[in-house]
This record gives sequence, structure tokens and C-alpha cells, in this order.
Amino acid sequence: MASTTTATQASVNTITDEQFYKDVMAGLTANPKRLDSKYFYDAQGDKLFQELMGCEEYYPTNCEMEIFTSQTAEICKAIIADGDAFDLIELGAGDATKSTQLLKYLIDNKADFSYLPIDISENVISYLNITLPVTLPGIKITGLNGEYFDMLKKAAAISNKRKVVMFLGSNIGNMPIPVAQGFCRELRKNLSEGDMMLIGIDLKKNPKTVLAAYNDKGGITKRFNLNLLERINRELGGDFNTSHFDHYATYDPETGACKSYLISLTDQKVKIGDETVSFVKDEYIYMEISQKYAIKQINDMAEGAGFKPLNQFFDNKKWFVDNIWMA
Ligand code: AVJ
Repeated sequence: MASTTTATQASVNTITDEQFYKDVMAGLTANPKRLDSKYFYDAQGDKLFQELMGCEEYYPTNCEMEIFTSQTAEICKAIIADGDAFDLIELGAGDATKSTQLLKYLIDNKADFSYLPIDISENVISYLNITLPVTLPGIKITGLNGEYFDMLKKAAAISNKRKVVMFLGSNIGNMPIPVAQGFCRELRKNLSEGDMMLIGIDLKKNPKTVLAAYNDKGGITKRFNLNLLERINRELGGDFNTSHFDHYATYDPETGACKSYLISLTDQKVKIGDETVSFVKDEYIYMEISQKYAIKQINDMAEGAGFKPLNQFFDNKKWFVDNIWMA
């Protein structure tokens, strides 16, 4: 029998079109209108986000990549701790470029672990299940496609090993602060004493730097936002004309909230399946928040949720921080 790797794989899918439709209709019939940025990531959205990560202005990915490449051993040593077997769970794994730095070090150093990437994108999970065993021979991987906590519970049902949960790329920034605090408390409840979080968070910095990252000159962020309207067209029988919407990004240095909106350029009616949604000229759809934090806010959030902040790893410019919290 020819077998090139000893990898094991499996995947689970729990997101339905019905939920997407319900959330879209709830958001577009609300006042003010909103859409949930977690729906940005279909196959096309994944591609656009890849493009965005490669663009000049979008700094968070490069900063976190610098942290992971320049401090790999230090981060991995903190994760390995006493050397017992553990599950390395990643919330919102994406293409796992950053975590691959750590995975490679862990495998090379014979750490006893399984990798369980969780992602909202079905596309991402099937990609990881296929590619990681090739790039990282011997990796034990179980991809989980679905919502974070549903999949975290599934992960706990599969195994009772110590857990290290990675939440990178400032994905937590896509929640308003009180929601993020609640999310951390919920995470803590799903973990046991001795489990860990490795959480990447974007820091407050020059407001022009932040705004440029969410308002790139090449217009990738604009296309990234408009893609959600196109996804509604594709999957829910919508007839959005994306040229009738513009992208608008704001950053408030006081609160650290970076927000993006789509602005209706005319009075217009849009069909979604059998429903019709009306827009007046200049009406906005609130699309996304990318919250930026101060160090003290981060440590307070950890402690408020019942975690102990253990380590912080910074990039050279101190624009981004990866934190290790102990449950
Ligand atoms: C998915 C959280 C990493 O908010 O910075 C990038 C998504 N949105 N540009 C972020 C995003 C607009 C991104 N994260």
C-alpha cells in the first residue's frame, strides 16, 4: 500500500443557506441596515482577502507574520509548556500561512499534537484538509467547517487533551468590544484550567495607517465588501447592481473602532428571492468593525474573562501583538 503521509483527516459542515438568507433579510430590513462580515468569506471572498493581505496598505498580516517567523521558537515553547499531548485548535484558520510557521516548528521538534482548524468557509477547510498533509507530512489534521463555538464543542467531544486555541489575525477585532469581552468569557467557559489561548490583536496606532489599511488605493477592500452583495446575488437570487454602491471606511482614534459601510448611490429597489428591499440615496449598510486595542485593554479583557496573560510577542513597529493567555 502506497501511503505518503500518516495524516488523518475529516470535516464537518454546519452552515446552511437558510441561515445565510435569514441573517441577510434580518440585516437588510433593520434600521439602520447591516450585514454580517462573517459572510464575506465565500470562495470569491477568500480570494479577495488573499489579495488584500498582499496589498501595500494592509499591514496586520505582515506584522503577525513577522512575529511568527522571528519568534517561532519562543512562541512554540510557551505553547508546548510541560510537553504533554495537546490539541492545537485554530479559530478562523484561513489559509493557515501564519500558523504553518508554528506547525512546522512543532512537527520538527516532535511535539505531540493534533491540528484542528475551524473556519466558517467550507472552501478553506477542504483546502487545508488536502494541502497541509502535503506541505507538513505527518500532521494530524481534522478540519471543522462551522461556527466557532459549535466546532469548539465538537473538538472537545472528539478529544479530551489539553487545548491550545489560536485566534489570529485580529479576527477578534470583527466584534465590538463588549461582544469581544463576552466572546472571551465564553471561550474560557469552553476551556479547562491549564488550557491556553494564542490570540493576535491589532493595536491602536497612527489613525492614517489604520484607515489606509481599510481604504486601500487599489480598491481591493471595496471589492471585498461589494462581494457580499454579489454573494447574495449568487446564492440567494439577489439582483444587486454593485455599481450603485460605494465603500466608505472610518477610523476613530478615541475608541479604536475602524468601521466600513456600503453607501447606496441612488434610490433603488433590490430583489432578494421573493422579497424586495428599498434603499434611499446615501443610505448606508453597516458591514464590518475592525476594532483596535491598547495593551491595557487587552490584559483587562483577558483577566475579565478569567484568563491569566502569560506572554506578549510584538512586531518591530509594535503595531500588532500575539498574546498567550492561560485558562
Ligand atoms: C479578518 C479580521 C483579519 O478586520 O482586519 C480586512 C478583515 N476587513 N480588511 C480585519 C478585513 C477589511 C480582517 N480580519
